[in-house]
Amino acid sequence: MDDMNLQEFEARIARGEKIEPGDWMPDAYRKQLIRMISQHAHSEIIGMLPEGVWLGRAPTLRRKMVLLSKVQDEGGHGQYLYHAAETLGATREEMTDALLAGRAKYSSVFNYPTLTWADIGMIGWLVDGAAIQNQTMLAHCSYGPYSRAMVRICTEETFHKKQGMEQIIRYARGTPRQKQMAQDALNRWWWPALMMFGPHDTASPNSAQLIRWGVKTKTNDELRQDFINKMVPDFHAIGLTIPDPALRYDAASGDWLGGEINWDEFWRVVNGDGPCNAERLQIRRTAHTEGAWVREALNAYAARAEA
Ligand code: FAQ
Repeated sequence: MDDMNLQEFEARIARGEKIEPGDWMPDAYRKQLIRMISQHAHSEIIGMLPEGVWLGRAPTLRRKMVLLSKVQDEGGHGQYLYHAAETLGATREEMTDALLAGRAKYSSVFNYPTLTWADIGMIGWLVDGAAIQNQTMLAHCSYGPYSRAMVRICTEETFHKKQGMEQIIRYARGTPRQKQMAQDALNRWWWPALMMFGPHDTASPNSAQLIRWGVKTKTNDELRQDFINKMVPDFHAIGLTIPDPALRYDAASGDWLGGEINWDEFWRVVNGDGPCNAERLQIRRTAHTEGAWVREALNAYAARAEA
């Protein structure tokens, strides 16, 4: 019976149909999606923190409004994604507990500090740009609720990227000090942004299954290469230097080829030992404790409404 179900499930994916919450699906498909979507949701929530610390220090009211709305959007993305994971049977409590206990993964990039205001522009351009590269693919994924969440999220991320580009272009064309700030930010965020795409394909245990079932349609290395090819000419055009001495254009493939990522650093950060992992989790734990009264009030309200 399971074999027949699996054949029909794979035939539906091959026909480009979406799998919906009540449909039959292999356990491994469900588990893979819960793993990936919950990590993605946590990334959005933790991802509010590096930018959030600059809300009180934005240089103008306009910049503050833009940043406030971006950070709010990221919180909203976390909510859509937790809901998408809930359609697969994961509960909000389990996912939150896993994050707060340090058992859950979230994107390595959010464990780096934001040292200057130029980092805010660079996150918008580079980090949101990398997220868009990955999520445009996921908007076509086989699981309906995840793909629909991605369509909406990508639309908002595009605004995030544009506001970042606008800031960095202004700085790159600004005073020598502003240009240096933009360059320093690029130097610090380039490699963490490339790491967002995950390990090399040969070291990615999940990719084969995700590709087979139409969750990913490109590999980690393919997406990373597409991203590099897009970003290098953009940064060169505004006079910034990519912090990779090995970078060269390969005319045969049309690719910009670079040096090797520091994978020891990547795994250290993924496994909890990055510059800000402890701080990020501590802030979430405090927020969770301080928000207990909100959850209690909502539960009491719901219980009264049902009575
Ligand atoms: N950081 O077998 P693979 C954003 C883990 S949202 C931490 O290749 P997979 C918006 C991976 O989970 C950014 N861990 O895994 C924003 C796996 O661990 P596991 C987040 C990583 O799933 C912008 C193990 O390594 N986006 O930026 C990372 O096939 C600005 C082996 O790896 C998403 O989550 C990493 N970088 O491919 C917000 C998109 N890379 O679970 C605020 C959805 C890998 O086996 C401000 N996720 N790992 O223990 C995906 O597309 C995929 O899950 C990948 C990883 C590509 C992240």
